[in-house]
Amino acid sequence: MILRVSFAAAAALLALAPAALAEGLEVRDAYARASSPAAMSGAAFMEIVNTGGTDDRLVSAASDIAARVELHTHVMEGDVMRMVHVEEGFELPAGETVVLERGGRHVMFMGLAGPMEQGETVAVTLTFEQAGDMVVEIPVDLERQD
Ligand SMILES: [Cu+2]
Repeated sequence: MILRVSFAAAAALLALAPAALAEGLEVRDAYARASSPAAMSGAAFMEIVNTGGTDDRLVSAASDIAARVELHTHVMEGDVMRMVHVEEGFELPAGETVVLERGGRHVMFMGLAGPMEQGETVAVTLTFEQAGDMVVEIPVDLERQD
C-alpha cells in the first residue's frame, strides 16, 4: 500500500514537470506516419538535440496509439534493408544532434489502435536515461517524404 501511494506521487510529479525533467534535451521537427489507413504499424521521426553537458540515452518510448512502441533502426542484410529493435536505445552524446529519419532510426508503433489521420497529433512519451520522461505531441504527416 505504501509503495503504491509513493508510486502515484512520483507519477503525478512527472506529469507536472516533464519539461524540467528533460532539461538539456530538445526534440525538433517531429512527425509521425503510417504507410496506409489500414496499416497496423506506423513510425515517428525527429531530431533530438542534447544541448546539455551530459551524455544521455533514449531508452524507450510509449504511446496510447499502439499496443507496442519500440526503438528501431534499419540494417542492410545483403541487398535487403531490415528493421531491428534496438534494445539498448539511442545514444545521445552531449552537444550532439541525433536524427531519427526514414530508412534509419525511428520510433516504431506496432499494433495501431486506429488509423493515423493527417493533421492529428499523437502523444508520445520519450524516456531518457538521465533526463527522465518527456511527452511530445507529434503531428501526423502522411505526405512528407523525408
Ligand atoms: Cu520499425
